[in-house]
Amino acid sequence: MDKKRFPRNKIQWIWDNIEGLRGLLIVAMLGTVLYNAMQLTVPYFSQKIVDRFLTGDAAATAYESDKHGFYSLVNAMIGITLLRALIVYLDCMAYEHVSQRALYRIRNHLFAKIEHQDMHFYNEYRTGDLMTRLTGDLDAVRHNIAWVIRMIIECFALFTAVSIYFFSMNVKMALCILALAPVIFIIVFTFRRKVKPMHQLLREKHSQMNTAAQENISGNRVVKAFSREDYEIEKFDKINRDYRDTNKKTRLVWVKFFPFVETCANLLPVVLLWVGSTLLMKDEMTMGEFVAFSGLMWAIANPMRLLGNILNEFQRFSAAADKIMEIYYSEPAIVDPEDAIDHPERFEGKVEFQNVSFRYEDADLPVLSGISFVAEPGETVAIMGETGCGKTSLIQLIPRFYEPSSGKVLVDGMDVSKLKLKLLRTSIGMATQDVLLYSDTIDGNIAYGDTNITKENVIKVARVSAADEFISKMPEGYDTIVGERGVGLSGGQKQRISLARALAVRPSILILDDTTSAVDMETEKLIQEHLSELDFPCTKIIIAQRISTTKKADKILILQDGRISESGTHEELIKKNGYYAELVRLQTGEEVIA
Ligand code: DGT
Ligand code: MG
Repeated sequence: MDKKRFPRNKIQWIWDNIEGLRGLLIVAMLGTVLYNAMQLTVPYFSQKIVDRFLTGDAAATAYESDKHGFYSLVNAMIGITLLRALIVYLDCMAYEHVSQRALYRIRNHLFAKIEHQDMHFYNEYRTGDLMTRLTGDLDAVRHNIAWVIRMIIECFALFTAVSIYFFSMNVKMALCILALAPVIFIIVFTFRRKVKPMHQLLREKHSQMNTAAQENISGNRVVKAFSREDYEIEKFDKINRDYRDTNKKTRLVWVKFFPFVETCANLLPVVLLWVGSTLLMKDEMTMGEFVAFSGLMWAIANPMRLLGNILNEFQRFSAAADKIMEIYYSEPAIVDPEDAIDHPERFEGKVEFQNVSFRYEDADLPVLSGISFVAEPGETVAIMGETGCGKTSLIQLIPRFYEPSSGKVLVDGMDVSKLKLKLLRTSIGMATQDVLLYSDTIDGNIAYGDTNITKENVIKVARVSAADEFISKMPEGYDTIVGERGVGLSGGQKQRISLARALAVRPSILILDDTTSAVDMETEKLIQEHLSELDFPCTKIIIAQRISTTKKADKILILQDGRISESGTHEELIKKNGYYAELVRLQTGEEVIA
């Protein structure tokens, strides 16, 4: 996956994301060159002061005869130092501004990409991993713009400027000092090769750690129910230790290389002293030049020392950017077709399956085979069958969460794959099997699909869902805030809010996936009655296990091993004396007359 090819390389990708601030970044980069070049001025002035006022033939009288010249040099040194500090400050601000803007932009883009992905994507990626991309990985990108780029320019500018200055002063001395540079480059690039895979591994470990933490926080009820806290803590400790060890190993790669770089850097003053004194004795170099060389030795040594760190951070960025770009350039498979049908009027709600077969991408066997049925506008179609037989998979084909492997799903006679996705999905009200409520008020949760809905209508749909009664009894009624995933509500209460949410959009097609399974029989009966008296036309497709829910349906489909084994009304199916009749016998305890 890391070898994936993206339409843009990493630098182009960052460039794309700083649109509007490219000029500022270029100015900031020039600023970095400028403030580093200004570093040279202090040794330059020092050299002048030493040569004119401290050494040389006229040194003894130079100060008395040219006080003004002396103070001009000192003042210029102070002035340039202050100006440089100001430039450094503004420069850092500019990098920070650009990097934060890029971060903001990429994060929004990434979030939108994740939001628009298919079900398949959510099956493939773990939440913890996606969170890592949105947080830690993105921070590595920000750090790259704010620090790594600046440091690369700083090192390069400093090294080049000092080299030029050295050559302009004394070619022999400059050559002797810079002879060490190629050695450093060889060391650093060997290091880069070694550290690159380490950063990819480290990033994986980081993601694993986040995933473990996220899954445990979401699943803390299960952990508590089975008293598995100690086990989970131990498991997390192992992952955390693994992360720490990989982190340490990655850092230690540089530690192995660092002594060689450090030795080279420390050899510089020795070379200066050795070669410099020889040149001084031979009168091939002035004392001022020697002072300037000595004063600028750090400007050659520091980039050498920093290079490893910069490459380390760059590799961290590179590993993170690969992961982010994978999502950044990903495209969902289920999208609007070209010239998608926009349907200005409300759908009548006819749903038709024509010989539909379906297999999950990652599975070998099909879940559904040869499914054909029609739900006429306004009809109620119930789907029953044992657990795992494919009921949820079937209804997920209507809003095009997945595409059938063969056959067609039609709404109002139009293939769903030809319809505008947004239009199709906003015409469907769906209460999923796993209820997810947002940390918001009950009112906000019900109005999720239609934020313009009036308070009256929220109460109305809550009444239809038999939820109004328990909501009204809450101290803050509809303004009660429910926790993440609906904490604070019972399973049946959550189901009823989810039903109200599905009804609030006044859908043409209502799909209920086991939505009343946790609701008592009495309330369920009430809900069924309400659903048959909705004040808008609506086709209902209801998955249920209880006969009481499905009895009154216009059509009951029995799904067995991904095929419709029986279909008809309650009475017709009883006559067939098959699976359904058996179900009636089991649930009612009555002998039914075949
Ligand atoms: P239920 O809710 O327990 O009554 O069961 P159904 O009838 O809703 O079953 P369904 O459609 O969720 O699953 C049918 C089969 O497909 C079952 O063997 C599990 C499998 N399956 C469900 N979701 C996925 C998925 O996302 N990927 C793969 N590979 N298989 C899945
Ligand atoms: Mg299901």
